Parts: sequence; structure tokens; C-alpha cells
Amino acid sequence: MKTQLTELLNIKYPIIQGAMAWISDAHLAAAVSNAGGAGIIATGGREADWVREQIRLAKTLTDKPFGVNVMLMAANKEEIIDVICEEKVAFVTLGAGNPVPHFPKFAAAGIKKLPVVPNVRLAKRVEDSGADAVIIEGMEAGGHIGVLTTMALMTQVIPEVNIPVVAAGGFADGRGLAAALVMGAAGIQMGTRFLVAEECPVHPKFKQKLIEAKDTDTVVTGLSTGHAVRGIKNSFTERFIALEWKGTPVEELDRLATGTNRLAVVEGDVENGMVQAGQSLLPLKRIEPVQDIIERIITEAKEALVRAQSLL
Ligand code: TUI
Repeated sequence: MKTQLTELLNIKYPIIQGAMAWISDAHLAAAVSNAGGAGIIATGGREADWVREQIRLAKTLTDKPFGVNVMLMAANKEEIIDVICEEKVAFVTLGAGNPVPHFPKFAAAGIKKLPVVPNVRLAKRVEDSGADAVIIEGMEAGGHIGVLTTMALMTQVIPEVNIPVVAAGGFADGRGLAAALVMGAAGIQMGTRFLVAEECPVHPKFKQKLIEAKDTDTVVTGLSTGHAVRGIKNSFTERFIALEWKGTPVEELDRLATGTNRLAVVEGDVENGMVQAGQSLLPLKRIEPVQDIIERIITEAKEALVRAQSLL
């Protein structure tokens, strides 16, 4: 499959693996890149030394391009950016904040910049500032989200920019990939879909929770605090949302949320931790290798694109 994204990143298929804090390491990223997509190492919550180690490890596991995500709310982001520039990965994605001040360092290191943006205004701003492509992430996505849906973003951002657009949020199968390409996107980013990959290092109880989840099982915490985070409904989200409704101060809510992602991912406490996940959950039926996930999505997408042509 050839799109502006496969050309830009020199990959076989137009699929990027979304960064997932505490989860996406060298092993998952390399598996996705080896399967023809673009893997990403997530650095949110990590020390700079860990990032350096994982980049070096990924280079031993794949000779294909892979990327690193910088979570711009992280206090140590400058240190992490310096490591990424020294280690010279193929590309970075930048989310959860204003990426523009960090562009010059990546450009000087020859690293492609793919910021995540939540609206048209920021999409145009990053294009004008030299972004190589833009990722539009709808509120169907898991984790920290904006307010617009993926469809509303594809409808409004794609006609306004000239750089390749990667759609994210709610993609989990080949029909979704085909739909995004028909909308004019150059590819998709999927995070949740890879959580049930064999190579994904998330706790087994987290994987099981996702396999059992149905379409309506996610909720958004933090809508009242400005830190909206989507995840699977559980004891933690019920308690947290009840406290939000009671008008609990933001500082206390932020304190209660701290460490809950790691608790679910690393400890496997899927009741008291935050099981960050997007809305498209039914395609997550079993644990399987990354390569099987990607190959099935590509086969389905090709079938959907052929069917679409027969409508004319
Ligand atoms: O970053 C994400 N998703 C994330 S980060 C994360 S780690 C975390 N865990 C718990 C609580 C908080 C964070 C989990 N999920 N997605 C990319 C994304 N970026 N979504 C929205 C944005 C965004 C928002 C505002 C990008 C730019 C932006 O610009 C603000 C500005 O400065 O104009």
C-alpha cells in the first residue's frame, strides 16, 4: 500500500502504533515496525536513561524505521528530547501540549516531526512551523483526549492542510483504515488495538479486561478538571467521577489520579487503576502476534476499498 505516509516514513503499510505511557517499549515498537507499520516508544513517565536504553534496544530488534513519542506535559521533556536527538530515531510524535518550540532541535537532528493536534487552528500552526505530517486524534481514543471526534477532525482538518494527515481515535480494523484513506487521510494511528498483541508488555489482567469489554464500556474521567482521560469503567472511574460531581477540588482529583495508569499497566490492578483504552473494543477478541493484527487489517482494508469502487 502506498500513501504519503508510507513514503514519508519509508514503511510498507500506513499504520502507526500509538504511544501508550508505561506500555510501548522497544519490543512492541520493533514488532510493529517489523510487521510493516511504524512502531513507537512511549516516554511519558519515564527517565531519560530508560529512553536511551529502549532506543538502543529497538535498533537491535529491527532494521526498520521506528519513532519515539514525547508527552509534552512531562517535567523532564527537554532531557528526553536531547536523548532522542542524540540517538537519531526516524521520527517523533509530540502530544499533550504545544510542540512548536521543540521543532528546531528535531529538524537540526534530521528527525521527522509528527505532532498530535486536537483542532484545525493547531494543525495549521504546526504546518506553518515545519511539521512533516500531522496526527489528528479524536475523542474516541484512549488516554488524554480533546473534545472533537475523529470524523469531525477528518472532515475539517484534511481540507485545510497540505502535509499528510494521520487519523487516530477509534480505529481498530481494516474498514476503518479504508474509511480514513477515502476521507483523504494518509494513514491511521492505533493504540488500543495493539494492547492485546502478544508482544505488548501490559499486564495480562489488563489484556483480559479489554477482551471482555464491550462497545459502551469506556468512560471519561477529568472532564471537570481539564484533564480528560478515557478508560474502561471500573471501581476507580466510578469513585473518581462521583467525586467530580461532588465538586472535589481539582488538586485533590489530580492527586487521586496520579499513579493510576501505572497501577493498572504494571501491577495489573484493573479495578483501582485507570485502564486507559479507546472506544473500539469489540475487535479485540484474542491475544495474537502484531503481525497477524496488521496483516488482517491490511487484507480487510483492501477488500473494503475494492467494495467501495463497485459502488460507482
Ligand atoms: O497525549 C495523548 N494521550 C495521552 S498522554 C497520556 S499520559 C497521561 N496519563 C494520565 C493523565 C494525563 C496524561 C495518556 N494519553 N494524546 C495526544 C493528544 N494531544 N491528545 C490531545 C493532545 C493535544 C492537546 C492540546 C495536543 C496539543 C494541544 O495543544 C495545546 C496548546 O498548547 O495549544
